[in-house]
Amino acid sequence: MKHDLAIRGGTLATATETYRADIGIRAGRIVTIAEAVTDADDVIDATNRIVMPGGIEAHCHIAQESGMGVMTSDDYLSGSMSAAFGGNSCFVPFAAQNKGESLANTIQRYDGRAAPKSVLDWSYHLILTDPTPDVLAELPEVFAKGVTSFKVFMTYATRVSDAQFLDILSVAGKHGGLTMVHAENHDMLDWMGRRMVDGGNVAPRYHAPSRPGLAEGEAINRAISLARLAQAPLFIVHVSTPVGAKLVAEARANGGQVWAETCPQYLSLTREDLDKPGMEGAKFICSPPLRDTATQAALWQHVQGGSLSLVSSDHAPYRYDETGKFHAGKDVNFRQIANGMPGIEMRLPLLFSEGVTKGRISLNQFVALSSTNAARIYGMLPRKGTLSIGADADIAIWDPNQTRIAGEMHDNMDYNPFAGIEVTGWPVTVLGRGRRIVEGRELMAKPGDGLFVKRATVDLTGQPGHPVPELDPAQNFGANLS
Ligand code: DUC
Ligand code: ZN
Ligand code: ZN
Repeated sequence: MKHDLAIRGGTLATATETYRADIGIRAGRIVTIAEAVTDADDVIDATNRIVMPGGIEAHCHIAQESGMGVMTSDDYLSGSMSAAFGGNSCFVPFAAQNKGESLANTIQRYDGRAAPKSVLDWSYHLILTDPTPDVLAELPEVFAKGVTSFKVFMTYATRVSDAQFLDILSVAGKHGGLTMVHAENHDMLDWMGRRMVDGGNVAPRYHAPSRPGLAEGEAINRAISLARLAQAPLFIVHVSTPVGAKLVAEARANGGQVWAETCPQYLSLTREDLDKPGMEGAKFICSPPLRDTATQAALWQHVQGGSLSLVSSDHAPYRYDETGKFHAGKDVNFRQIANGMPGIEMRLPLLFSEGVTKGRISLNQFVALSSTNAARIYGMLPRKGTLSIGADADIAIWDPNQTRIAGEMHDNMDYNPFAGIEVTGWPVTVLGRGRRIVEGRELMAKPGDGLFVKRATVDLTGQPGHPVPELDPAQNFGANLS
């Protein structure tokens, strides 16, 4: 049977291999990978191009109110469009529960935001802000609907106590859900933040020393310990320090089911960016904060060595005006400025340029960090995140030699924190289920073309677990633990 579309002449790259082949697509799926596919209604010439699984953006905030109540500037149209121009064919934004709200209602609210607008296939990670017993009882139903991961905070007003965290982890672990965590010690941050401001240190640059790396290390260590006791898998979001990355690597080496990501801002920017004239530094306020150059170099080593499984954008777009960064006014201290920066379109070009082009990581590592590992950890393999027979034809075609200076993006932002960086390697065509989403500088997909992706529960095959002696009946006098 004839193919609908053939991608011809390109070099294919997956998380494990790089080789020359054509791809044949039928009904939105990859059906042929062969030396030559010659019978197709439509052909994309990928000569001198790299053909990869489309990126999966696994940490982004789209049409979401922040903890301070500020709405992101991107909705599901501008957010998905910008992601697509950055080489992504699928994304997983957060759906944040309101206090007192059922999780079913949260998902329904976000379906109303996503379904009519998204040009990309999408799923959600829930954010649990109100983990009452009723809400915990609802989690298994949510997992069964295909929303199999959710995030909790160890800081902010919506933080969970250690006891709540244990209960949450325990339910998630029993039912195959993956708990994600923002790990910073709340009291350390609050204590430092107050001391900074009380001492008159209010400029944006003080955001960095107000959130010491020590607070991240402490919280990651605690989160891993709690997950171990609750016998549950854990994902640490936006790791910004080598101490944190090392804890994750050690936990996994000891048999723990623990994964983590870092973000382009921690690999490309430093705390010096916060020290700009006037309030310009506000553009670089994100949490955890930007660190120093030595920290950045050490984080790159953890990316290279595999301690960190993903590089995600943590796209949290708040404009440099009163709708975003300055929602509380312009004459404010750094603690009152909206927390987050955009990066959904820059994530992959930056990782390609700084990683592959500069020889820090292989092309296959790039594919793993940008797509395949997210698909594996978040229950989307083998449908998404790889080039294999039967997979959705979610494909990004890259020109590895195209050089551009980063500038304006397709998001709804009024600044790009990475502007001015020379980037070599850009996506030129992005397909979602075999249809063109982006072709060159043109958006081809229409709002609402994306579909919800029902994800599987966590695959712990080959994961030995992380035994705690006190849970072993042979070592706890046969205690009956409910
Ligand atoms: N954490 C995030 O994941 N995003 C924005 C701000 C924050 O603290
Ligand atoms: Zn966070
Ligand atoms: Zn985030």
